[in-house]
Amino acid sequence: MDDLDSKTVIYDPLVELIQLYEGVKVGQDSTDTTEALTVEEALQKHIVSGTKKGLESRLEEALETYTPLEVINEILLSGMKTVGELFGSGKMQLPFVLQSAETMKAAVRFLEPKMEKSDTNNKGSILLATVAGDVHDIGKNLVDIILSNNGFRVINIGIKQSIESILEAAEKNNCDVIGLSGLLVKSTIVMRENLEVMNERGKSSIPVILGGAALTRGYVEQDLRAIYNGKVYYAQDAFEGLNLMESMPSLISGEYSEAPSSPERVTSHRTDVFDPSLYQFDGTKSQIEVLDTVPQRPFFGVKTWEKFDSFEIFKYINTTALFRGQWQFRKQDNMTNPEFAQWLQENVQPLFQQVQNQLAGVIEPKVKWAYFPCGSEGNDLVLFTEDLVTELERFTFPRQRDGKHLCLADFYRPIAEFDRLGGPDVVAFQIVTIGNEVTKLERKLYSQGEFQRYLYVHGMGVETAEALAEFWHKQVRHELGLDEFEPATMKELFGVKYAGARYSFGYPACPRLEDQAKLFRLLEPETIGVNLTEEFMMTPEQSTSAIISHHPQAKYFNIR
Ligand code: B1M
Repeated sequence: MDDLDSKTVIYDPLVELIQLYEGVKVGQDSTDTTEALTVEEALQKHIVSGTKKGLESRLEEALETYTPLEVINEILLSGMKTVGELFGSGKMQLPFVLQSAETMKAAVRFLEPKMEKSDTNNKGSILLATVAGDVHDIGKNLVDIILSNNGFRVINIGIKQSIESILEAAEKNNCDVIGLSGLLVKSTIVMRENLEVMNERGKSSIPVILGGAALTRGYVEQDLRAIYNGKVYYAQDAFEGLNLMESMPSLISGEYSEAPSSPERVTSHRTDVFDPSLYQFDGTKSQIEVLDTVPQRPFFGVKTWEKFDSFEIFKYINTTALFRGQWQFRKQDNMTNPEFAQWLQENVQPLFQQVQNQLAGVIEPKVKWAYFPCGSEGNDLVLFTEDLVTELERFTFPRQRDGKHLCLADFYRPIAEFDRLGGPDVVAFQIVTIGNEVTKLERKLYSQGEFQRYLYVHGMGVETAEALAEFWHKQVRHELGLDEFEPATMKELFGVKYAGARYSFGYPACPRLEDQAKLFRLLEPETIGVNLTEEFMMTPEQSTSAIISHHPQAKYFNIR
């Protein structure tokens, strides 16, 4: 914070922030405590503390001395800079950053009508899109919020965007940089193809920033840099994206020096799971025990359940995943673990309660689940019709090349042993959804500039879908007669300390998303409003599917 002008900021934002934590519960709009400050100080304080109350009168006051553009560039943006620094040094939490961004947006909205047509911010511009085949919105939208509220012009064209529409929109809007997002493993390949297309079409003068969970720094900075004729950068999070944009001239010239990448060559770590040889059985099997007795099949085929008490589902929310993963509350440097737990209890737990009340009537939980007789054959899991002989469906899974040579099929009784053991095994499947209303609410909050609420609702929606899957899996274990193995605590439940495991197509042990199509043929979840896109994603977004094994040795594993 050395570069902040001490004449314009006489208070210490850190102290202010700590006070903010002390006095205000998360999500609550604090009162105006800026009366005694100069207009510049007051406006910066509004931004840093994310307080909208009293903002407009202070903006009016500033307009007596400054033009609207000067208010933005010289006062408000330096407040956002402080916010970025506080976040970067681990002293500010993401939800508070979003609250600051909301205030920034409200201020800009107020100032915009007062601007001259020629008043433009020339910090730079970026075209943002989630790549073709990928429906993930939130990461890209967070990047949008952070960049646009730090003075960049952002053209956000949404999800599932082809390279044609990306290039067209970038050209039409005269963007300096293209930013691509994607969470799927396939998206890492789509991004590579996009860069190749840009090469072919002579568009490689435009720098590209890539972000999203399935990417690795090594894949972008080594593999993709090797193929793209222009400049390509990796952003692990929205703030790395902001740093890149802040260094725009050197970004464009390629002189930008990014965070040091790891010395070893890292490739996109999961694309190799699609190697066809992993799916061919060569006779090597794992040591998974063949069970003498298997649970009785509760019923044959598919059933539907739609009667839920929302609060029952909320009990299955993994609060660590929600508070830390989705809402991104982090432990401050000076806090001990118990202090942080206490802070979460006092500040975030009430928020959790509040969002539960908000969403209880919004979610529309629905489940389809099924049991089929089954058996394994090499790397295949074979499902039978009720006659126990006719093949109904067949899934092929990859097998680890080394180590334990695990393959998902091994958790089911081999067909070759049916005669000796007295018949087939049983496999369960489930598809759960919390409906489309949460997504609609998210969109509304986002478009209204209620960024903090947007994050809270999105995170809660995501974890509620996961909670419903957890809740229903417990029901499946109950139906299979596995209650005696149930763990005593939720922590153990989230740690998979029960009999068997639940695997989702697209996850490491069963990575082919295409298998969702087979699952859809079996369960027909369209009857509960769940549909499959061409790219094997489900709508509504907050839906998840799984194949369930009851085998006591069934645990999560990676394919190596
Ligand atoms: Co699922 N899911 N999921 N999921 N899920 C992933 C994406 C997955 C990677 C998990 C894994 O395998 N480890 C995997 C995809 C793997 C693949 O491609 N094969 C996966 C899968 C398989 C699935 C299902 C298919 C499973 C199934 O049901 N069979 C299913 C599909 C759902 C559907 O079709 N509708 C599914 C379901 C779900 C839930 C519903 C339970 C839930 C919500 C999904 C949703 O949001 N729509 C969920 C979740 C929560 C996840 C993980 C755990 C977290 C995603 C998230 O919310 N991140 C995810 C694994 C992971 O990411 N570690 C996973 C938070 C978000 C803010 O981060 O978007 O990454 P992110 O953005 C960050 C940065 O990446 C960066 O900045 C952002 C903010 O800091 N960034 C950029 C992103 N873009 C950027 C661009 C930039 C700069 C920075 O510049 C341009």
